[in-house]
Formats: sequence, C-alpha cells, structure tokens
Amino acid sequence: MAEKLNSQQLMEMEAKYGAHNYHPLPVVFAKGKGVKVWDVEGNEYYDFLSAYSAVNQGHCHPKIVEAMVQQAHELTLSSRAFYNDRLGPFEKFITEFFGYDKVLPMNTGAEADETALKLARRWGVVKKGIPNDEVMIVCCEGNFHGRTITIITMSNDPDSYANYGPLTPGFIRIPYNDVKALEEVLEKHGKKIAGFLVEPIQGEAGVYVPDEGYLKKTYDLCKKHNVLFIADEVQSGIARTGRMLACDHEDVRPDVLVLGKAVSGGVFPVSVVLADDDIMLNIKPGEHGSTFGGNPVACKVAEAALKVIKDENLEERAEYLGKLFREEMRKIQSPMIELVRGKGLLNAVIIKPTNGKQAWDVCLKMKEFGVLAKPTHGHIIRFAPPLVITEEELRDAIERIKKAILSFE
Ligand code: IF1
Repeated sequence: MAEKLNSQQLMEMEAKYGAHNYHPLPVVFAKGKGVKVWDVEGNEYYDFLSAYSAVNQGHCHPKIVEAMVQQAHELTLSSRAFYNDRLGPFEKFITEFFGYDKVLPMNTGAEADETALKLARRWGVVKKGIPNDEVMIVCCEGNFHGRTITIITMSNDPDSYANYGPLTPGFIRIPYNDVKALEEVLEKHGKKIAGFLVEPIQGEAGVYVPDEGYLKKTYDLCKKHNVLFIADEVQSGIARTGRMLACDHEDVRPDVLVLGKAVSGGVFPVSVVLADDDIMLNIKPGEHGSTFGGNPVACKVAEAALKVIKDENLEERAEYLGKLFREEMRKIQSPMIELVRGKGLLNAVIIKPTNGKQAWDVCLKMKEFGVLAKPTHGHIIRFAPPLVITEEELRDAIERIKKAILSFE
C-alpha cells in the first residue's frame, strides 16, 4: 500500500506539480461533515469559508451525496445530443422553485455569467434592435464574475485582467452602489445598452453590502430604459444572506438570474441561468451550450441541494445567526477590528494592521484555534460558515475567533 502523505508533503506536491494560480492557507482538508472539516493529521476545524459559499448546506450533506451516488450508478452523461430522463424533471423543478419560464444549465459560475451576457446581447440585438456591433453591457467597479477573458474585461482588479492580451469590447463600468451613475449612463447610452450586470452584494470586494434600496432603484431604472437587470447571485444566492436570493430583500425579480456554487451544495459543479421566454428563447438550437451542462448527476444533485435549503429552513437560520454573529463580533474589544459588516451569514471583518500583523496572520492564528477563514485584499476577512451551523457551534467558533484576535495584544 502507498505510504500516506502528510500535510506538508501534500502541499509540496501541489507546489511542484500544480500551476501556481492560488495561494492557499496552509491546511489540507481530508474530510468534511456539516460545518466541520478535518485535515490529514486529523485536526478538526470550523469551516468559515464554505468553499466561497458553495457548501451552504454543509459538507457532504447525506441527502445530496446520496442523490449523486444513486444517479452515478444509473447514468452520468448523455450530452445534449440526446435527451436524458433527469433533465426535464429538474428544469420543471427549478423554474417553479425560482419562478421563471426557462432555465439554461451550465457548470461553473463563470460559464453561467457568460451565458447571461450572451443572452442579454442576443436580446439586445433581436428584441431591442441594437446594431450587433454596438451592444453594450453595464457592469460595476469591484465586480467579480469569474475568470474567462470576457469576464475579466469587466474587472478593475489588475490581478484579474492585466497582461492577458486584448480584452472584449462592449462594456461600460460604473461605480457600485451609485444609483446616479447608472442613471447617467442610461440617459446617455441607454438605447445601446442591453443589460446591467450586478452582484446584489459584492463578495470579492470584501462583502460590500450596497445601501438599502440600491437594487430596487437600479432595477426601476433598467425598466425605464428597457435594459435587462441581470443579477449574479452565484455567491449571494441560495439562502446565504438570509433569503433565498439577496434580491429578495428588496423584492426585486431579476430579468436574468445567475446561480452557481450552492445550487449543488458544493457537491458537483452546477450553475444555471433563469429567465422568461422573451429573453431565453432568442438563443436557438446550436447557438450555445455545454457538454456537461444539464447532465443527469447535476440535475439530481441540484434538486436535492435546493430541497435541503427549504427542508432545513436555512434562510431563517442564516438571517438569525448572521445577526448574532455581527453583534457578538462587534462586542470584541480589539483595536484590530475596524468594522464588521455583512448580511445573513455572508460577513466580513475589516482588520486594522496592528504590530505588523495583518489579516493573513489573524487567519493563521484562527487556524491554530480551530477556525478557518480566508483574507481578501490583505485587510478583510470573510466569515461565511455553512448555514447548517447551530447557535452553539457558532458561539463556540466566535469564542475561538475572539481568542485568536486578542492573542495579538
Ligand atoms: C476562486 C472571490 C468568492 C462569484 C460570483 C461568479 C463567480 C464567482 C459573484 C465565478 C466566484 C469565487 C471563485 C474563487 C474566489 C471566489 C470569490 F473572492 F473571488 F470573490 F467567492 F468570494 N460570480 N467566486 O463570487 O464562479 O466560475 O468560480 O464557479 O477560487 O477564484 P466560478
């Protein structure tokens, strides 16, 4: 039998054989269950990243894993050259679940965002009558929608877009959380704009929650100018912020809804785009797709994962526990905690560097105390545990976070 590798060896192996496109915290997961993960040496941790909000239902949820295993024994892939007996039932389920006419299944968040952009451009040309070469999409500063060439075109983070050669034309970027900026750009270029792509809460920007009313006001502006309101809820969706969708907080129904990550509970890559017929049916057979999109395993997994959200009341749980988290974190008396913000269980703490210690050092320290979280932008730590966390577990984790932070004084 092969010798069992320890964490150090596994990390060295990744460094030697894998592309260096990530800089992970030094912990090697070997097992996950609910809100907990264990490393190769058997150390136990609370997972406060949830694979960037993909495992909202908790690691290895038995119902979701069971759905995957059962289906994997029957049929894994038909491709869309043929029908499969799981796709239709899933499409019926998810369109009724979210209240749209149609769904277009893909695999990753980036693919779903690309799909939404194509849908919006197509609608702009065919329905709105914008000349093909002149269609524009409005996006926001600080956005994160994925890693494809077209998507990085929208980014204003050089780490994302710099030195990747020529980018994609047809985008206008405006400040986030700025209704006036959208109004101005729509007044000026509205006739050539097909869509406004927005994250209801910006994740990568450091869990940046816009002012109350921002989504509703920007949605109304889009309606006024016959522009599609496209919500990227890849990270904010699926009960993470205390409602099924972050847009639900303002009763906004996006024209095009993009979901990924937790749509499958982090068990399998599944993403979807939802829209009504007047938008979705402008893409005809042969004009868009994906080999794995709508595969039978994905269909069964996503249906199971969405049912878990409802069955276990994870919306209410995220709402309640999120308030508790922010309240308790704000009570911690440390000069290192500059600000606590978020919605539901999507939260961030802004760290003020103290004695040369940064967010990264705080995360390493928290790891020693059994809580895993990841810094973003050097000074922000994201806190987003699986939504199945109990109040007792959350309080225990907060105690550990507190001890880690106070240990720097
Ligand atoms: C990584 C952040 C989170 C997303 C939204 C689309 C995608 C994402 C709103 C693309 C992906 C990720 C991927 C991840 C880091 C990460 C992230 F820090 F960049 F912002 F979650 F917080 N729309 N978000 O957040 O989805 O193609 O990856 O499935 O590892 O780069 P994908």
